[in-house]
Amino acid sequence: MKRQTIVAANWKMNGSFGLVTEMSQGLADLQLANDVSVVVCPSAPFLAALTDALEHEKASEHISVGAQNVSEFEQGAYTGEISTSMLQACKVQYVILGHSERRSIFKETSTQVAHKVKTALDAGLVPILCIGESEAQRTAEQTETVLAAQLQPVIDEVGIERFSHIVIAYEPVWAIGTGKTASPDMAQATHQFIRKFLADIDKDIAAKTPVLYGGSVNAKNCEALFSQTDIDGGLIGGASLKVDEFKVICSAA
Ligand code: G2H
Repeated sequence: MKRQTIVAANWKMNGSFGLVTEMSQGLADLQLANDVSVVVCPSAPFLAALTDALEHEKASEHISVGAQNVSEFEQGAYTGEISTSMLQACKVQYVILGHSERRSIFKETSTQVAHKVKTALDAGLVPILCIGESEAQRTAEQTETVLAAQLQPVIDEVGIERFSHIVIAYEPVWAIGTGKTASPDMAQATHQFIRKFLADIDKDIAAKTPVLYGGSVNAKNCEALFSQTDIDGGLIGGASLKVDEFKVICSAA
């Protein structure tokens, strides 16, 4: 089965209104294959501006705006949090959840991530659910156990059927922002494990769920990674801040 291919830009806590303009202008003439979608995820203050700028540039409907996080709560006294309805007001369609930086720096647990996935799905947003092992966990041959432990709470919370509206991003923590990338073979083997983990519960859902690779993807290594059977695109950090390089990566998908 042909799955949707997605290239998502995770600007993290970088970017500016200038980059919003530059990116939306840059993406306006991007030629994408039919089944490829591009998602740009800036920090929250830039979401509405990016939506407006993409509309202004008449960018393809295959280009969407995503957020980098959302509150698990609907509204109320949660200072500093952003709700799903606020994201929807900015015409956001995707939301990155459970990024390793959220898990390690902000101590988000897999249970909390699962609640956020449910909140996002209930609001009609597509979660980009990030999972990945640390270097120590890989060395200790715990990769599969760690990934299973990150996926299972989400399956328990929302049910496997809803994975047809979820995108998974496999991001080995040791490859994030380090310039070290998993080799295409290594990434493929891990993606295959993720797909099998889902397939053991529901084959049809496993065949449909896009699994993106993230971790130091750039214009040079993207083609080899994207050509792997179980890699359905990428979640791009550092290289998504350079418009020309990001466009090369989108075109390789
Ligand atoms: C991994 C990735 C984007 P980078 O965090 O999510 O960042 O491409 O900089 O490793």
